[in-house]
Amino acid sequence: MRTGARWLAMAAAVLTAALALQTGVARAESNGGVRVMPLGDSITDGAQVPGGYRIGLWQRFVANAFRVDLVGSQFNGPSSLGDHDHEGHPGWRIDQIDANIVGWLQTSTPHTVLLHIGTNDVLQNFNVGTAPNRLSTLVDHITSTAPTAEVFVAQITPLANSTQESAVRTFNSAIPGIVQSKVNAGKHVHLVDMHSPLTTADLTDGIHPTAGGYDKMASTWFNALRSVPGSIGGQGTANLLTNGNVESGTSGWSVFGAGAIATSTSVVHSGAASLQRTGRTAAWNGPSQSLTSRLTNGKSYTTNVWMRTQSGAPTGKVTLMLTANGTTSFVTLAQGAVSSSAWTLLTGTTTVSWSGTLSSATFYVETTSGTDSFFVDDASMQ
Ligand SMILES: [Ca+2]
Ligand SMILES: [Ca+2]
Repeated sequence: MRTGARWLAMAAAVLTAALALQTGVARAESNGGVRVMPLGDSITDGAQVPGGYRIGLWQRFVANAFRVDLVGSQFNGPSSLGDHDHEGHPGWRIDQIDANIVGWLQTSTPHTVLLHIGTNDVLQNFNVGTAPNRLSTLVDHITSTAPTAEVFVAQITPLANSTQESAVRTFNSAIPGIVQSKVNAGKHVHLVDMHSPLTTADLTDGIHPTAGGYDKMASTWFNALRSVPGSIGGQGTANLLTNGNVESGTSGWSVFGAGAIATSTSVVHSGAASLQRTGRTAAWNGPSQSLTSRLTNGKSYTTNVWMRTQSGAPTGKVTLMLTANGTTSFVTLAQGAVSSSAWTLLTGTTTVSWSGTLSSATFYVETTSGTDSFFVDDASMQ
């Protein structure tokens, strides 16, 4: 479904925006989640660190089971950013964003807007004294075009140059009053202090944050979003597995038994990579994850694992090995025939319980017999 939706979106883009595609711009990804527009300049685009704060923000959405669809006409960032859409325009000032905002909002129809703008007004010394007025007008255009949207307005990040930083502080000091006036008028506008969390030590070139600085921004946006119910939808059930979609290398996965794990980019179920398990010498040898501190005794869990063999057609199996008070037990979470010709979803819902103190819990994917090499992708237990 996700791949299909993406293809539909891309096909639509081909039909309606051929020119944009020729210049290598328009691509859109959607998971059907709450539409959030990251809006601003190069700090939203992620200058110096492509993807910028959106990487850490996306990872917080995933880790906390919020389904968010980032939106905008721009597209960039690494594979660890699961949705590359945004509305960050390097070098742009408030007035330039304002000249385009109505069209962007009509195209992307966001439920939530993350606005971080004004840095280029300061850098270009562009009528800085009236920058707050321009910001106020921009916010009005956002709320009049998207009256039900939740609009988060940031006090902008620091600059290393002391004169420019002084202008930033003056600009930022006007923003709480602007936001309050919108709130008083019944608008869904929220203030976010993006200045205090960062220092000039978090800047890579005196202007743009380092990876660590961008992650501070991500944390600040995330906390602000969580404080406004509905701005990023309801929280689902978190996946107990780390990197279940194998889009962050082999992170989170271990070799259980003999052999090796690696990422494969040639046989994938979704995204750019799957997990390849080779060199097995016993049927129980698998890729594994430790869930010792993540399970709740007596809780029902649903497991989904996509599996495919390199060759051979064994029975694939997802197993949880539990050790409590010195006793080890094996729980079958999901099981089914798999082959090399197509991906198979192993799925099941199982109540997991133990007696005493749980000292070890290992999630692993195996076969009921044989040692065929296999691939795993889009694994979840929640
Ligand atoms: Ca998207
Ligand atoms: Ca994948």
